Amino acid sequence: MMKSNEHQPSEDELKWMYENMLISRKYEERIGEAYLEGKVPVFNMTKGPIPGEMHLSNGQEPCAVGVCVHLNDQDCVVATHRPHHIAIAKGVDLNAMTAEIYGRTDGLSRGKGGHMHLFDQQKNFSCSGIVGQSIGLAVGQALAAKLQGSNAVAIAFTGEGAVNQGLFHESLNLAAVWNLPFVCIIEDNKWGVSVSKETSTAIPRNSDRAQAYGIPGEYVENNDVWGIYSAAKRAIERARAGEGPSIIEIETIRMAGHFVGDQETYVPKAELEARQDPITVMGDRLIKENVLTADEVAAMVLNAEKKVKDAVEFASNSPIPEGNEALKNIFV
Ligand SMILES: Cc1ncc(C[n+]2csc(CCOP(=O)(O)OP(=O)(O)O)c2C)c(N)n1
Repeated sequence: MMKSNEHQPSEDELKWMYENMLISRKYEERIGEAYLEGKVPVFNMTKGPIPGEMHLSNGQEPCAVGVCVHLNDQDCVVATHRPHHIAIAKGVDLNAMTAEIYGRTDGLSRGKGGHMHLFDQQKNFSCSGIVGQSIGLAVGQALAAKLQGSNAVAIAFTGEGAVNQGLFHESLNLAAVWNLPFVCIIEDNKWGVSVSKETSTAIPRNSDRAQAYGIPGEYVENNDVWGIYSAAKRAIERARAGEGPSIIEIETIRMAGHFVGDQETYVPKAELEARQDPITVMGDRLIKENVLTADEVAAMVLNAEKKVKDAVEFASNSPIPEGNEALKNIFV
């Protein structure tokens, strides 16, 4: 059930969330461009500076900032194959992350992981290309936090498509039985590749599944930063206080295709037209409510562009690993 926005962000938190969304958006725009280098006019996934698939998160930025604004470095976040907005909001270094995406020596994992496997031990951030896996991994981290007696919480981000995997049920059940400091954030962008939520999922709101585990479940409508902030604060404070896990499902939008190159021909025209850019919505409101001036917004845009430019430059200048690097730091 949706609750009122009982917790309101401070001005500083609002500015942090908005600026972070801008950085994420500028980043995704630039990475999307770089990804296509060498892959057009004939799409060849192996060509260009960033080989492989690329899943961008434009439109989903509110989910990342509304949750991560409540976290510190000790708190663990496990994200999905669409991880950039969450990594940025968790404070992962943009240079090292970009070098990882480019497969370079200075990357977070010396270029071995790529864009779906970003791993930052210092920031307690990781992600996985295996759909649904974030849920089990984060529950494990929540168990570790509890056993170690720390007051860290663990957050799994997952898509609405992923929660039909068995691991969702197994993990949520254990998290509830063991009363773990865990929050499951479901980014409901309505589509699992080209399969709509309606056709894959028996009930409209996955947050209602919380009843099956005897824990709180909330659905936040309309990609609303304020609503996400409030719901996440409730769930994270509850987890930190030792009161157990929660599920939050957030109605969001995937502003582009499932991966770069997906033309989204399967999305109804009315849905495409109804999509509202959350950054425009938030920026307009912050200016209207005198939290920011138009000049301050313009300065934030410039700052975001500079950070992104520096990160891409850093990654491009980082050496490509030697061939024998492929055999180091791996399980055999
Ligand atoms: C276990 C597993 N099954 C299938 C895939 C292929 N796959 C990658 S993303 C995706 C859809 C995920 O949808 P959702 O969880 O809603 O996340 P979204 O892409 O919308 O962010 C699928 C089926 C995979 N990576 N892992």
